[in-house]
Amino acid sequence: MGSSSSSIDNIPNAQEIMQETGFSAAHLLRLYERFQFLDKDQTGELRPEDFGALRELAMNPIGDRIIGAFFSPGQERVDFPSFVRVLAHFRPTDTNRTRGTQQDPANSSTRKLKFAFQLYDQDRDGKISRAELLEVLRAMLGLQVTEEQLQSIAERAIQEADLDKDNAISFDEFRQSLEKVNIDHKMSIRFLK
Ligand SMILES: [Ca+2]
Ligand SMILES: [Ca+2]
Repeated sequence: MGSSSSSIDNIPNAQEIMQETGFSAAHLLRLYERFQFLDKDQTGELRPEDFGALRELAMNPIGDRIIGAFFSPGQERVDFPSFVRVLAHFRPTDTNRTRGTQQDPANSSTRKLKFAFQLYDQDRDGKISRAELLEVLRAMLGLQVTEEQLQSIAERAIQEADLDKDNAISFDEFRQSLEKVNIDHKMSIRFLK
């Protein structure tokens, strides 16, 4: 990998993608090499099964959901710009916004939360149902807990987050419950000092 001839100039629309996602040229080049490595048949697009070569996803209990997030509903292929747009969610949030002109870059905390929300909301109806929450918990906790424990963890999570009592977690409820966790965490540290 990383032949000396590889250059940012070989990537179509590189400047636009960098501007949009905030990735540096070096980063983008590395992602392009990764993409080409996965694109075994060199069609310029990846299918879900191409992601199987990424070991960190294969080992991840919700790896199939993360792979699913690369694809728009009903789409079986993702091209390089879309691939990079999804990966931009994982870029650390800028503390001083020197790069990019976008109001709401992909790595903003709201977009990150939306991405996480989407991993739960598999039917994309804008709400995490009890069944959807259970599926993720089951995948992540697996055999470490009994079915009964899973049910009670899900129950408690919904009770705490579900402000309008419709038995599901909307994006706003999701965001508020995570903000609470953050504040609690910060407060507990302050109390310890
Ligand atoms: Ca849903
Ligand atoms: Ca609700």
